[in-house]
Amino acid sequence: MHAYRTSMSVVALTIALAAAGSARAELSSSIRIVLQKSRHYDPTDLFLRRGDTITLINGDDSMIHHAFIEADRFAFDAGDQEPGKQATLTLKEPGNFIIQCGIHPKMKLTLHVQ
Ligand SMILES: [Cu+2]
Repeated sequence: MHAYRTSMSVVALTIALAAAGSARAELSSSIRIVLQKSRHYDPTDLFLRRGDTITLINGDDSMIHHAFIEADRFAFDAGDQEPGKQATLTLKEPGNFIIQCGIHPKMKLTLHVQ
């Protein structure tokens, strides 16, 4: 009985912390999901604030993707991403950046970072 009560209060505390975390995330930074599927990025444009993080997910069944950015101020290279794999990128610089795919030249995602 005592153990049950303890685990319930742990659950309540976890929910309270999660709620506080998400409220803080809205004020400072957020995480955005980008899908790589059928030789496209979805979405193709993202409006972000400095400090935001994007998570690139390969949503294809058999295609490998290879996201990268070549910009003046920084470079990003996710490497080869197998189906189902994720890569993350935190945007620390303002500006417009294009994420390309090293395997599918037509894949483009424009990041607009404030
Ligand atoms: Cu690709």
